[in-house]
Amino acid sequence: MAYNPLQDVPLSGKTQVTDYSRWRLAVTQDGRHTWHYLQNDEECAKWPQVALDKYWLGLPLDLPALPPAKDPLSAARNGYTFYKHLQAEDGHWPGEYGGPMFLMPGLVIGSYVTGMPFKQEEKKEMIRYLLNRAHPDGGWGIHVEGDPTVFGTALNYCVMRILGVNAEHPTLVKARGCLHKLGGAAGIPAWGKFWLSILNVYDWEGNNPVPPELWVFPDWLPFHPHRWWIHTRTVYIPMSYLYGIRYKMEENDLILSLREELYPQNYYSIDWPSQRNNIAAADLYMPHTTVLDTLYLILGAYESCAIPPLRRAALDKCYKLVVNEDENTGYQTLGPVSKMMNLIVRAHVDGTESEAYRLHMETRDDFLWLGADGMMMTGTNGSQLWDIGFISQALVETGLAKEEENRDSLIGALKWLEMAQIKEHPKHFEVSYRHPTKGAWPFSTRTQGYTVSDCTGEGLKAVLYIQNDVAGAPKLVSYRRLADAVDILLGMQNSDGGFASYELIRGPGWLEWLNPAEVFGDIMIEHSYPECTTSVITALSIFKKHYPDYRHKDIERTIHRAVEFLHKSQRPEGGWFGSWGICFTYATQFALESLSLVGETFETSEYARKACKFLISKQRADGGWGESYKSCEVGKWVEHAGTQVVQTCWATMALMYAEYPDPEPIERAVKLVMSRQRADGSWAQEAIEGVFNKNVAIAYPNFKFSFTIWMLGRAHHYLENLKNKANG
Ligand code: LAN
Repeated sequence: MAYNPLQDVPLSGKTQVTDYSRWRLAVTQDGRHTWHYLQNDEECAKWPQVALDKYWLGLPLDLPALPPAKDPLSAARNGYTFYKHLQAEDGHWPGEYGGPMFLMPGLVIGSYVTGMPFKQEEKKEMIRYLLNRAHPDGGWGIHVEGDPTVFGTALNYCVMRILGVNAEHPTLVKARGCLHKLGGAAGIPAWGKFWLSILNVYDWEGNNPVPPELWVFPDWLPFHPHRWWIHTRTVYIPMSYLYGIRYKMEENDLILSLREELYPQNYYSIDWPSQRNNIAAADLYMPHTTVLDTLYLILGAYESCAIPPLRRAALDKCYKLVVNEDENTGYQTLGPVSKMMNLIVRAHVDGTESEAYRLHMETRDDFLWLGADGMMMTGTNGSQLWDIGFISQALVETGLAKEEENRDSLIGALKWLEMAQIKEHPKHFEVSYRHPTKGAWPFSTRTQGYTVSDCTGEGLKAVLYIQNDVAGAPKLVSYRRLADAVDILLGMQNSDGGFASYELIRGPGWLEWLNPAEVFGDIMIEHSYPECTTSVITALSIFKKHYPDYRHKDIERTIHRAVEFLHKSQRPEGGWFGSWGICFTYATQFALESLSLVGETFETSEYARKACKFLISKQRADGGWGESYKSCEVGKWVEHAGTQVVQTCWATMALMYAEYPDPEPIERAVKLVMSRQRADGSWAQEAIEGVFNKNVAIAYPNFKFSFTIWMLGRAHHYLENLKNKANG
């Protein structure tokens, strides 16, 4: 196998290990991105490196300084002049979707155990990435900004070793020290126990049961896994298969050696069953409930006498669901974790010569991203739709869309949006417990093909804005297809009036008591989110304005109930808690956007007033806002050490949605954001912007362009209006 130890691992991630002038980002098909390393000068001459490549590689773009911005609108224009360089030829904006530190372990362990090789350059850059991300105290956290945990450290330690790094490398010596100080790998959380067991460096007996049998229970049962949050069940399918067969890699020297390195105690003396509920203090975010622990005792007893025919039937059903998922998503699968687990199942059942294995290998590239600090595994196969949705609306709302020099770029975006809408339901639809998809927009690409409520909302809004508000824009998405998107949205409202992420809430709230993952919050069922709810209501409101006849009553009723949900979910302090972005600034921006569309503003609504007061109370002396990712963990505002441009934009947008009457806080925020703009129109990367499952931060680096441009452009008009009003 092609896992020869690398001879030339540098001591520091700062050392160059591949020639960055040779990397190219290929954008193909439906917005798919993959990085390629060109082998010689001839290839490089044929495929020149462009600004888009250079930007994400962290190479200088050498763009000329722009005329200094004299007002917020010209600052927004300068921002877009820069951001246009990052638009791919097919019209969308690729981006680096990193942050979580528990994804590359799945990638590397899954590839190792199935014999799927990496290119030499990829291996070198993955190592460099982990060298760069190592915590100063040693080890790695659950995400790039987090403190070291056993989950992050033990798994990434294995990654480094599999990739060929010597155990005596200083970074690994330090990581090992950190791991042992945290108690060693025995206390790794459930998903870590799983990956280590696959690798055969943790005994399966140390895992709580993951029985596949639940899948053969009748669908009407309230705890049937098809009712779980889609990410949890999609991971649980291959996981329970692999648990059911106790899949493990054959022993080899590396594995024997890892068994010594990962544990302070003797591996062979560990009492495995008593490790099942041993979770290191540094990792524990969501402790097990007593209900879950009791259930585990029962399931544990069942494991010792599992009925073979039932297990066989359950494994068969899981395998079928894995195949359906692969085929429904062009082998992307829903996300990065299921991607690698599905691969192991397919390699095990279909073999490494199979078409399934080949297709998994091809699409594994979609999750590899090369950044300035090396190569990582991304949170999805990109955030294509999400990013294009915001910048498209920003262009239209600021008026930049009307400017001749932006026309091609805007039409490019519209073409991409048209292409990305999902035109059919999934191939395996009801049998895979899938939600309808015809008319929806996904988060990343059409091929991945999952409906997401707010992505459908933002996609629909972006198309409506360009097609209806920009003179001469072609109507690429027909009325019927816009109506299909509306049908999808109308079908996604929960009984509490809110909207969840991918589907309706399918299961009872008490299923959260069975959350087994220890490191993620609220993952068992869907929940209604203010952010998702907003994207849906704003999209419906705008659609209704242009097409008042289509399902008018349904739309009105849906909006009304959704607004009630927003009222109910406002926190007593005045903000809304964000589940997908950090944190209160993010969700409050969305909520106030919704309220503004039904006429609720500072003047007219107590909800909006309270929200504005909350935001104003958090504005800093420099005019900006700064909120830590910790807000999402603890559910309360936690100040960030530094002011953040992106959060400043969210808070300012929120104030403008609410028509905050005093221009002063907005002017100060504008000044702050303009002061941080660089001469070429760009902004520097600051702290991480996004989050999921309460405990994991994830990067949205394109936000520093879309929301700055949007806020500055809007603020320009907003402040002028206020001035005009004041002058009578
Ligand atoms: C995402 C990314 C986008 C995000 C929004 C559209 C922003 C949100 O409003 C709805 C939920 C959604 C689609 C979302 C859900 C969870 C994802 C897919 C992620 C945060 C990206 C990565 C994460 C996924 C769960 C990572 C894999 C980890 C597991 C625990 C399975």
